[in-house]
Amino acid sequence: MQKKATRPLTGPPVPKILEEYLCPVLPFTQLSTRLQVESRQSVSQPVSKKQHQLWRSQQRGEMVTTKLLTLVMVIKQHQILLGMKKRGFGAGRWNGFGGKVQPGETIEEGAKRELFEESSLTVHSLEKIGRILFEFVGETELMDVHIFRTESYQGEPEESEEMRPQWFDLDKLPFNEMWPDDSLWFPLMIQKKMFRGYFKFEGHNNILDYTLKEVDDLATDKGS
Ligand code: 8OG
Repeated sequence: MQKKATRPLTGPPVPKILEEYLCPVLPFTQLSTRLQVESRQSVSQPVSKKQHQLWRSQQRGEMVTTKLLTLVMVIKQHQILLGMKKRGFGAGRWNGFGGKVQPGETIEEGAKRELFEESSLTVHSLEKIGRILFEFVGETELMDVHIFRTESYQGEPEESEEMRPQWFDLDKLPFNEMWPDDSLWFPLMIQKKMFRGYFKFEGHNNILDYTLKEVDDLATDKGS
């Protein structure tokens, strides 16, 4: 009997970042297969809406790019240093210190540089505590934010063009003046629990979908 030709179940190249984030349980190759199958016939395994939407946007040939960012949390005893963002993205919100990683520097170097530029503090070492991928509806650029914490720093916080620093008691954080996702992962960060997350925003106030999970280590993190 003649064998029926089958179409190979392989998809377009998948950015590593999506592989790491959007399929925490299965290897992405399996996910691609599932999604391809799903587009032709129903399968028993459910595919999440976000996985499907990103897959479809890839099928439409839309580019998905990522921007590498850092965020540093400085903690002393029962307080955390936050800065009021004075301009640009996230203006009007309290946040840790960070920004874009520049070409030629490591993520940790970028984190230290941003901390110094925005608060005048210097640090010798940073503890990697989390990594969150942010998607904003209507934008094809994902934000890959690497989060660090430190309890050891040099200098005194000073106001910069971008940030007005202030110490806050850890049990009195101004969550209503922070990014809405922060109330979900700050407790992990404060307790030194490592985590990875994905948040899908509509505008800057509305979380449509998210995943957040504690992890044992971030050492296998390719982006670190
Ligand atoms: O260079 P710029 O200031 O635009 O960098 C943005 C900073 O904001 C960077 O440190 C990463 C951080 N950031 C986001 N999204 C979120 C968020 O949802 N919560 C917090 N706490 N920080 C965020 O880009």
